[in-house]
Amino acid sequence: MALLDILVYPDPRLRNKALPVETVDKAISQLIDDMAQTMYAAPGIGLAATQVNVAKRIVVIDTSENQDQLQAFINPVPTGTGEQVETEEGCLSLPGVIVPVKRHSEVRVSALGKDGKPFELHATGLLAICIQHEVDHLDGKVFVDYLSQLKRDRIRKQLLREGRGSDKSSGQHKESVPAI
Ligand code: GNR
Ligand code: NI
Repeated sequence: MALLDILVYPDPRLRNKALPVETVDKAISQLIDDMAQTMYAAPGIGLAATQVNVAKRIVVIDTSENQDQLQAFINPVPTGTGEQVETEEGCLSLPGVIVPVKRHSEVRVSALGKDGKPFELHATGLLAICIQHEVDHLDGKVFVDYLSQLKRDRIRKQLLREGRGSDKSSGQHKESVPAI
């Protein structure tokens, strides 16, 4: 098992579009174990492979109270149903940022499990929200994309100032941002 580095907004690698997994082999199940360890350590209730700079359609989620019910989704395809609801969301790639986001209250999702077997799920509540949040990451989207340009810019500057995010691919040289 290994802890993976989580990319921080506005890192451009968060915009990469993840490709479907063709074969669920040992390397994929090792990656899922590492993603789960990284999610639990953070701590978070979900993590998309995009956030650890792997462009594959893999998501781990655990919305259980005791953080003991890991769910892995490979190539997830969600279909939103139900009304739109607004939830306060956080994201491990935007530390400290919590904003309201509108999403479907329920989703049907088909995916492969860690064992490579297809399954379907009807999700409600926080799980439904989390699935939509994670699949957005796989498509290169983050929740600030739903905000106005002005709010997005403020968040971008704040994270750059904190020095954790970078808008350079290398992530090595961080520009200083004036504190205005
Ligand atoms: O840990 C997380 N909490 C959370 C809270 C409300 C809605 C979505 C989430 S997902 C987030 C982890 C994360 O960034 N996943 O991509
Ligand atoms: Ni996120």
